[in-house]
Amino acid sequence: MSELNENIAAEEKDTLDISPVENDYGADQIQILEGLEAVRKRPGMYIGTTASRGLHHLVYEIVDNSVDEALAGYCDTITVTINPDNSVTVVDNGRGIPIGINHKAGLPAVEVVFTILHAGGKFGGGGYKVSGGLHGVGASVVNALSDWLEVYIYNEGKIYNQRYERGHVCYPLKVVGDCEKDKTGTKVVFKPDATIFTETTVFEFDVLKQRLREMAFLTKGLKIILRDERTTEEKPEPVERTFHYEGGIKEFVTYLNRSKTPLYDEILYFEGKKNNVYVEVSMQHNDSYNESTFSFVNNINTPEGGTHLVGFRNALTKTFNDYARNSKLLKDSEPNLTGDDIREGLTAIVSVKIEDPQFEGQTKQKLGNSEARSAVDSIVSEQLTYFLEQNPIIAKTICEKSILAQRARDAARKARDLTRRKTALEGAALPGKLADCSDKNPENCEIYIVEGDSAGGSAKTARSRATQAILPLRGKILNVEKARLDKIYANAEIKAMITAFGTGIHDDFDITKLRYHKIILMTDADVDGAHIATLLLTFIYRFMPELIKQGHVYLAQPPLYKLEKNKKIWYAYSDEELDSILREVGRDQNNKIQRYKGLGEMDSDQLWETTMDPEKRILLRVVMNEEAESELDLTFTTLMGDKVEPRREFIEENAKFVKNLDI
Ligand code: TSJ
Repeated sequence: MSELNENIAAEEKDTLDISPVENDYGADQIQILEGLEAVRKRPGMYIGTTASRGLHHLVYEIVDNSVDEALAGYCDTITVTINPDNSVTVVDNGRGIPIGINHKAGLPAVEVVFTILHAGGKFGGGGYKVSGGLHGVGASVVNALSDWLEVYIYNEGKIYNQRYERGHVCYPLKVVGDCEKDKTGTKVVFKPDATIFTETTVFEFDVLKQRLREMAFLTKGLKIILRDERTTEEKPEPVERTFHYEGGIKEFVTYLNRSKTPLYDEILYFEGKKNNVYVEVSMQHNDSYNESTFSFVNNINTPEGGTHLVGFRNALTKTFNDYARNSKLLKDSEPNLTGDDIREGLTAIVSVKIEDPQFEGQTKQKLGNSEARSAVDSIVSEQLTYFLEQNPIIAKTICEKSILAQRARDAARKARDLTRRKTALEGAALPGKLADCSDKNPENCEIYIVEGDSAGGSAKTARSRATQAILPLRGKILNVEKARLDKIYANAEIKAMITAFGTGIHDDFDITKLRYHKIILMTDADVDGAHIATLLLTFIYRFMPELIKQGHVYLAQPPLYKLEKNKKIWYAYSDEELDSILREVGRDQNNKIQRYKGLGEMDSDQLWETTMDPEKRILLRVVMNEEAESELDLTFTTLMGDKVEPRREFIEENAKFVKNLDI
């Protein structure tokens, strides 16, 4: 098949003779159709999923071809339009898909592209095929999975067209009109097949926007326009966004750092080609403590990294250590900076283009080509060394930040060693504020993490001593995303939780030492309470994610209202529930409704009855959302007491908690 592809471009200069083509459908054609039938039978094999993600993938498959044309230097504008019927149009101003007859197939090249599996590859002309990643499958797969698809090619004053339905050719390539003599390009319109995409055939503007913006960042100078022609009452006009970055990945870093404080103005940028690997790197430090490096191979994100990322990290570590030593910023007596020290607060893009990318690992998303490692390493080392020599102020700023990071890491390690030794020698010294339970079987035990001393007091009185432990937390909870490790380990609240849970953290984490099988976060049912719960979850997620993965972490659900009538009491956990109770009991004058502003307003009996009694309470279990784009997305499932009033079920629907990464 690849041999066939190689030949298509060469055949392109053949003059197009339309009439004989009509008679050229023979045995070959039958085989071609079988190929596309395979795609329709097992679409998941070709596009991963037939859910929303797979649907959007169709657009990227088509756009990738235009991006290839841009990378080859023949196209500078791509327009993607979501049409009112949820079909999509992709137009570029490239050379146009070749229309000449490919003699091996006996068909116009464009027909081969759409009807032969894997024919969407690189065919001559040089450059890199961007669609080389996990599902780089080409236009024929999109065709096979479309109810219909039409292609228009603008070439030498004529408009050529062919239509396909579910992969089948409707008529031979034909001329359907005239265009300006010097206009060239390709237009593809397709409507995904609703019998394949059974979950949804509705395109999401924001999903396409995200990926197209990324593609524009990765291809400097390329203009990508996204239009949404669908209109509704709320959106009576079409919407259009243009992505066009002359600075390419330099502007990508500016964009990623847009809500951060950069440590210096410049964006470092390195570019070069070695061993047939084209390398581009851009980077800038900000004043945070987290690294966000994104790596790409042929414009495809590689979240698991690979050789290109290893090469980048090696170069960074080596070059900065050399510079820091030579310039005496790092004393002879001091140890080398680690990669983590140098990458603290770093935002970076590592983008390579490579002819034959090999993907490894379980999910086939990790670049394996060793020539990518050496190419990135040598290009970054050489150009970064030069940059640091030319920009001593920036060099010093980065080195000083790295040295601070090194010291903080050192202090953190010492603090950790200290707690480790303590545990080993004396057994876990439990925090003073903890009211522990008496049952020593962790399976029966739960710990309530309670916001505030007064609520903590009520909870201690209310609890069932045998199985419920209470740990009250005071004041603000540290945001572990925004603090250095040494400060995190020094924080009393965090120390108390670590010792109470018993598992240790990070590398020391041992789930078998968990002292309570339910960790229940109990905060006020207001914005501040939700914020505190978020901070606590962030801490648990960052330091002991296994607790969440194995379903040990819960949120308590205190009521919002208490309603009293004729000495009887009802609790409502939402406004809707209050309404429905009022409908039941009647809206009388003498109804006494109390809105709880916090846990502290409840006495211990009320707290027990509404929030802590395992028979009556509602708990939300914190779970990882597997479908989520970002690893930080958490959602809740509901776990209820044995005897639950059915009307409480609505809480399940409202119980969504999502924290987004800002890419
Ligand atoms: F994949 C596709 F067919 F669906 C598709 C391809 C869709 C869209 C919107 C654009 C394209 C496309 C293909 N744009 N530009 C090209 N260019 C070529 O196919 C081409 C043209 C000339 C030569 C040459 O060597 O002369 C080589 C190629 C690959």
